[in-house]
Amino acid sequence: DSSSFIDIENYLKANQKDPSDKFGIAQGKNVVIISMESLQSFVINETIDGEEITPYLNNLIKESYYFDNFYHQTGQGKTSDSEFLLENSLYPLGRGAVFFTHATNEYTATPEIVKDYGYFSSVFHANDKTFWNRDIMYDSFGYDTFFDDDSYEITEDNSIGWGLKDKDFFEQSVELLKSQPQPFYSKFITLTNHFPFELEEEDRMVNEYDSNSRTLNRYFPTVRYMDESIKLFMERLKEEGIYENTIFVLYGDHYGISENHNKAMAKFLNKEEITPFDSVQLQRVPLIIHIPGVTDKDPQVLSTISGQIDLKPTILSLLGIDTRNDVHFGSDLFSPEKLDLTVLRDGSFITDKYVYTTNMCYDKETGLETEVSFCEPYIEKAQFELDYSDEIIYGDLLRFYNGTSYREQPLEEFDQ
Ligand code: GP9
Ligand code: MN
Repeated sequence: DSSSFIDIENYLKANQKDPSDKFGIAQGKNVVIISMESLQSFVINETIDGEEITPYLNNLIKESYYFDNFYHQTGQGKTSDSEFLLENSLYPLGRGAVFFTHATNEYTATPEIVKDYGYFSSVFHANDKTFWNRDIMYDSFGYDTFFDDDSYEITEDNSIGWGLKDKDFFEQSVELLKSQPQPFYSKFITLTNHFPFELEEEDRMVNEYDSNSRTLNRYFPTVRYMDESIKLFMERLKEEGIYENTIFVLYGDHYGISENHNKAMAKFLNKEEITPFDSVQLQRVPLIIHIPGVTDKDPQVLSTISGQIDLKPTILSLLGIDTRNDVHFGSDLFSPEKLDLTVLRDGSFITDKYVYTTNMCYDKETGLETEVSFCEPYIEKAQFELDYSDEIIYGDLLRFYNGTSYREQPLEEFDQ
């Protein structure tokens, strides 16, 4: 009904931020997005047996904007949920995968938006196109091309676990990428660092960990392998002359180590136990924004409270695309007006001072439980975020949005 439209519209308008001083700094550049499978922030700048786990990313961070308080907001839809957040700045659903349940909805996804600015858009992922219903959903997002497993040469030799090894994936992707018109908006989805983290001996560059969790033990070598594959990719893009004219957005899609491995995780982190507070903090995934010629001269570690919901408005702002009339729940991470609040899909939330989870409020600095009243001011707002986003998806409400406001009938009915 129209009253909910008005509520949602008012809510989103109130959330709107003025463009930041980084608006347009990457105008007209190619965009390369790398979805890093199961990569959590706790491995960044960490070592195992004295060896860096992510040496390449650690170096890249020194030439980039690195967000160390960036959270994944995915639910049961895992990678697909992270893609949904990235492209729409809407929350995925609390149950099931929106890629399956609402793939033919009307969306105003980033690929569709950048098309109007002359961009060619594509996804690179060496898996069956129907996995997560991607073929259908990518059409709804307006992607021009999906390079799925049919675009790659996949053999027993170059595969492990879920499929094509990341190094081979990136190597073969470069040739495909070269065939695209520029500027492009292209997303690369890695695969090797996926549960159960299988890797051949010859591909291991760091040791396994030693704990009661085989999963955690095996995680480190596959993370290290993915890190190396990204290094090779970046080097190849430099050789091909693509690197200079491209901006890079790398982020972890979701956690890799579930709470079932808390005991081993506590051992690795030198903690007595993993509290609900720690569990929320473990939902941090790396976000690295690398802009050649810009971030190398001015690298920054940004502790902005942020999440995958913020990727769309941030990327569009860097490209100089005005999002003030776009329906989205996130904010440009460079906007000084950005609220210090990130809501996870299970209703937990993080502010600059507190972490709220399992109906308890924790002091963010000490990790100790504190009075719920401190978290109270944000509880309603966090619920609105999820509820309004859900309403848009369940009601397929973007059908009614004409670019500036909601109407009471779907747009196509107006066109007739
Ligand atoms: C599969 C890959 C992994 O194509 O995206 O999916 P996940 O299990 O992480 O959602
Ligand atoms: Mn994944």
